[in-house]
Amino acid sequence: MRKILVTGAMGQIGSELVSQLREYYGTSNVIGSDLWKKDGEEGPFEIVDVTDEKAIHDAAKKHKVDTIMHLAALLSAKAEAVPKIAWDLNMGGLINALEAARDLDLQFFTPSSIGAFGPTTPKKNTPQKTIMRPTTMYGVNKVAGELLCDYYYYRYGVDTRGVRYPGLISHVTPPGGGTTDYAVEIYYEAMKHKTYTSYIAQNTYMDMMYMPDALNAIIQLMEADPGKLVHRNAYNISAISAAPEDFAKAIRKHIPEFELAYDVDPVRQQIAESWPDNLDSSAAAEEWGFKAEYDIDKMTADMLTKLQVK
Ligand code: NAD
Ligand code: AKB
Repeated sequence: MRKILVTGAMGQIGSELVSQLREYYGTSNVIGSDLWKKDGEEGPFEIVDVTDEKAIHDAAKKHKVDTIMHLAALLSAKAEAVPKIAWDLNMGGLINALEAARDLDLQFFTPSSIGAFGPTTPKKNTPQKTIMRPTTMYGVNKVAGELLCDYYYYRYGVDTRGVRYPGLISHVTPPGGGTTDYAVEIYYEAMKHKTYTSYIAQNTYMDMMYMPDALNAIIQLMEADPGKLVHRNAYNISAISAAPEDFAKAIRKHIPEFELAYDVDPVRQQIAESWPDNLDSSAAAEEWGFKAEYDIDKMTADMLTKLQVK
């Protein structure tokens, strides 16, 4: 039975990943960790600052885990506001977590992002192997992070694995300061006010994915036969290529009076324009069977149902 330490467990992904992993592997086998803990949070948990190498190592050793899932990071928009802090957290935290994995012989997962690509990357059906010259601090961290995970695999034999996530859409924990956050906010505002003002301009396409597909991808990749993993640290995965008006169209099938307006934020718009429209995820499909279940309509129906209950 696997035993897992999750860093950044209070975030958009971590809060749902920990629950899903506990259903799959048992509550006592999944240790959440973060800088803080939500009231009422149940199950094993450690306060761990990932910039403190000893703290990650001690938590992993104390709970005798065999896997680290490293999620603690600053996302693109926040990172652009504080680039040096982003470097220290995104790169410092990553190397600390990798060092714990190396020393304790642990399997390792960390997500990369569509943010690893840049304005000179082919935008449509972006290949698995292509030009990667991002123009954001977040993107620089993500490309460097992919390479660092490769290095720990080749140099030390650490079983590192990772995916390049699209923007993730979910209804449990709000996103933490990315460029794709509008695609979550639009659902909350549709439910509350039947109107949304988008900071991303019309006709700006980005890759998006519903959280259940994102979580299944982690479990599937971590359980995959290592002999088949050629692109082990940076699989393109893709589900929904959409612009703000596509979300509005899908929402209007449930809330016909929904209105979409625009008030573009130049910083996040520039980041969005530097990212691909959609990724080619054939390597992930071939090497470990990745397949997204949710398209924009299926996701929208589920999001609105879940938010209504909430
Ligand atoms: P998030 O911002 O929602 O959560 C990050 C968590 O890290 C927070 O709970 C925060 O408290 C914690 N954290 C911050 N500093 C820390 C520190 N020093 N020590 C320990 N914990 C700290 O992020 P997320 O959306 O859950 O993203 C997780 C990972 O997935 C990141 O690497 C991110 O780049 C990647 N990713 C996310 C998306 C997305 O759309 N959410 C898309 C692509 C990639
Ligand atoms: C962000 O917008 O920063 C994230 C991501 C795509 O990495 N959602």
